[in-house]
Amino acid sequence: ARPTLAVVGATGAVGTVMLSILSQHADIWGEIRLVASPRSAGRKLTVRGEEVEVVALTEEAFEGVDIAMFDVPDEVSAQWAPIAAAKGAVVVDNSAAFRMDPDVPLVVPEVNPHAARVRPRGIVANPNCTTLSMIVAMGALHAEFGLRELVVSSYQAVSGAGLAGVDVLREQLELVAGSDLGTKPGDVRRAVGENTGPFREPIALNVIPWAGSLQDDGWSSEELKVRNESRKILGLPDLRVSVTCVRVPVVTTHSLTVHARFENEVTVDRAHEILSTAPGVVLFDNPAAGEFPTPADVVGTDPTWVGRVRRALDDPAALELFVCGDNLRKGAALNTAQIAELVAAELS
Ligand code: 11C
Repeated sequence: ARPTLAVVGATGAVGTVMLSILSQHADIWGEIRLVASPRSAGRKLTVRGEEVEVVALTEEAFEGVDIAMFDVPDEVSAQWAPIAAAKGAVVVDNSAAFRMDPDVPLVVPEVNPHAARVRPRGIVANPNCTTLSMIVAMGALHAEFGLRELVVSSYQAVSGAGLAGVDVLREQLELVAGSDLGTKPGDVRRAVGENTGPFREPIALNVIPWAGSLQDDGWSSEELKVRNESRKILGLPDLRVSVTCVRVPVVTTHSLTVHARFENEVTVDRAHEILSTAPGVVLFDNPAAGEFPTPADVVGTDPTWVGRVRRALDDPAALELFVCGDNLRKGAALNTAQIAELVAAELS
């Protein structure tokens, strides 16, 4: 029999993209059960061209489920993923609740697919969208050159903060459109007022050097996630990683600048060869022709796009790159779907 899949968090920003991915990919599933908070139960959503009624998150919702994808807040996953696993489902979880648990593999199918097979808690974790937006390209370069250090700045889209992030950007853009705002200190802040949604500052006509919650010594949780998750996925526990996360007024698709230092000397030609043949990566790097990725063109696509590849002027073992990836697709729903498909192939 074909496996039964539960999609937990079906009504959220990632859940919505998940349903479209499940409708586009080869259909390997028997029943697809849509699960959400009791507030959303009874809503009808379309998947594989059929309307399916959303059921409330309860223990019974996992009856007969082979694989359960979770895209819900950390505390909801922390509570419910073990319940689903105890019911016999393999959980693929896109929260931060289990990513650093040594008994939970953190999987990117292009980089460490084998890790998904060993899951003592019955849970496989899906990385954070910022990590995922660069890690496929970094994994390919690591396999060739041996990665030693990453220095990263992110340019993160508002949908990383969910539908509320998208709503507040759209509302603020309306408030500032056609004005001369952005010319005097505080004028944008006054125009948007209290309406900053999940962000601390105005996001229209602005950039915000912050994502996540405050951790020790001034680091943000998002910056530490990129560091810790990159180390775990690449199997490099001592990799030097320094990250600054920045939110920008883009709806969907995270971008990153990366300074990657390797064990061996690098050449741009060899890096181009690696990146142009790596599965899941598109090399788009011809600045003379104005060719480099931007979020406006990358959104809605599956791969990690890489451009602006240069050898560092002061270090022949380092590359500078600009990377873009759709944070809701490869950054979340697509990678989760790929892991679920890996596990399903193994179960069948
Ligand atoms: C953002 N990356 O863009 C975050 C959202 O650990 O999965 C995802 C948080 C996470 O705001």
